[in-house]
Amino acid sequence: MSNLYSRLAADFSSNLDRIFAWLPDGSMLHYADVETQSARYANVLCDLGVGIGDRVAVQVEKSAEMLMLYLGCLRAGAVFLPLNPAYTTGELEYFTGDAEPSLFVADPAVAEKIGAMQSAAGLVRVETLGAAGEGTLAALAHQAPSGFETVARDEDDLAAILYTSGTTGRSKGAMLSHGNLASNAFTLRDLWQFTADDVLLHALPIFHTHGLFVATNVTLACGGAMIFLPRFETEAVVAALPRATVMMGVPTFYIRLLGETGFDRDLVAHMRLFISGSAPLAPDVHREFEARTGHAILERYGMTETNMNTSNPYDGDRIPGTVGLPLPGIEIRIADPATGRELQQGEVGVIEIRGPNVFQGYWRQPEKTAAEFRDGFFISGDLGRCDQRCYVSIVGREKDLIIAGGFNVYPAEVEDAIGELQEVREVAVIGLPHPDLGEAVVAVVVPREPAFADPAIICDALVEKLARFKQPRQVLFTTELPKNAMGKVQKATLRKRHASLFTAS
Ligand code: MLC
Ligand code: AMP
Repeated sequence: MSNLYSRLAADFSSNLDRIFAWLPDGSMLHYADVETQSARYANVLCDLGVGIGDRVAVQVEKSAEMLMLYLGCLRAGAVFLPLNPAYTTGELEYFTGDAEPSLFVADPAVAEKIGAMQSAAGLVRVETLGAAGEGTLAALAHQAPSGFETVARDEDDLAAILYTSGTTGRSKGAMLSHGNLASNAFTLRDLWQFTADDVLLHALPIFHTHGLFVATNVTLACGGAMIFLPRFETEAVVAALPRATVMMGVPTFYIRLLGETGFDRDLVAHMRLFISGSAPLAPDVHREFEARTGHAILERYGMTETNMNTSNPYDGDRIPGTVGLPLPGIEIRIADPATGRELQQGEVGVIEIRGPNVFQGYWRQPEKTAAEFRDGFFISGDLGRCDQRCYVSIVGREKDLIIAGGFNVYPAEVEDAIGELQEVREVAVIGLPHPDLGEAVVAVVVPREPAFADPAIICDALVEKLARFKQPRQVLFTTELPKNAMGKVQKATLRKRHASLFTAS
């Protein structure tokens, strides 16, 4: 019974005639379809020789079929490994080389490119899955039997691997177990009071924790429904809102909604909850949203490695600028980053997390895993403090990380890609305040020759190397980078120097 699918189905199987999702083409998916379609994908995976514990890499556009494949993987005991469709071939080579999936599921539009890459590397079988239900894997699934006996899994058995970047070196695969995902789904369902009557507006991508686990698993855990949009587009979201009861989003969603004149109290009168996470929600945005709509956005805090850790209360004060209280069953402590000593209430230190939500470690990287745990607590790399009422505030990051529109960008990776260019003598990549994305990626470059000071040279060279969201929004040139006595670039000085690049009116 520890298979996540079985635990979710235990709740929704008495309601098979209820709607699970309204799809972009106007059609509907009922819970009965969830049962049969996930069974079809589970059967296909077994037929293709995907065994228990084998990885299934999936790089396709957001679709209900992809969700059914996710559930099919769970049912067959395979490990679901979603990848951002924006990743370039170079980025993909690393992920597949590291994870060694036994099946790669690609979008039909790029299948040829992926197939060539995979066979050059001596890697896996490639099948395709399109957003409109086309592709070779979909065709196999449509012919497969609609019944499947979900395989038994233990709490600690892997359900998914999600890659997260790091401040040094390449991305690490965070291993999440059936128990990790189940504990968080049921805790959040209860805390946020989700019921079968809820309709979640789903405009997030489904290759990350937020859209895949928080939004989808919580909906399944309550037998509720979702309005499943392909992406966040302000107009489409405004049009769908009157049919929803709950929305989850990154702060950019709420900033964009506030930019719409028609977004007001009447439009959201029937909504019971707006939830924000993945990046800091500015207190001003929180207050403006409440003034405009009467709703205090509920901000929560999570990570790929831990799922959700804290949440502002459903009943009680939702305090702007805080990420709320530890979730039931989860311990949070604030520690001295250097010594690990637990700090007093009010003191700023690194946030550490222990609980059933915390992942099983990084795929094939036991040393990196060991280095990120202390006394059984996972060291988040986020800096924060707790107040008298145990509300947690995040005040900064120990890790050198930029969060742009809810996507993480590690400067070291961008610096490596730019530093390889022969025109570049030195480079520092920083995040600067951005009115829409929260933070935006900026590269500060020292060219070898002043004549090379052309942003286009840098930007063009990155197109094949880095996913678009990691590429700098602006490239600035300078003759020298500020450094400390040890020769380390002083990024804080650079950030201060260019602080108003995107915000000056
Ligand atoms: C898209 N682009 C981005 C970007 N998203 N660039 C920087 N940062 C981003 N976040 C690129 C596009 O490819 C496009 O390229 C250009 O920027 C302009 O795009 P846009 O039209 O303005 O952006 P849009 O496509 O509307 O996307 C913005 C967004 C999207 C905010 C809607 O990024 C999004 O859905 N973000 C959600 C991320 C998320 O789910 N994070 C959860 C991680 S889990 P071009 O070439 O056309 O100019 C996690 C744990 C937790 O963090 O706690 O939840
Ligand atoms: P990821 O690795 O994509 O899962 O991103 C996790 C990181 O997002 C965390 O370590 C935080 O730095 C950040 N994050 C998530 N939620 C919040 C939030 N509500 N406020 C501030 N930062 C957040």
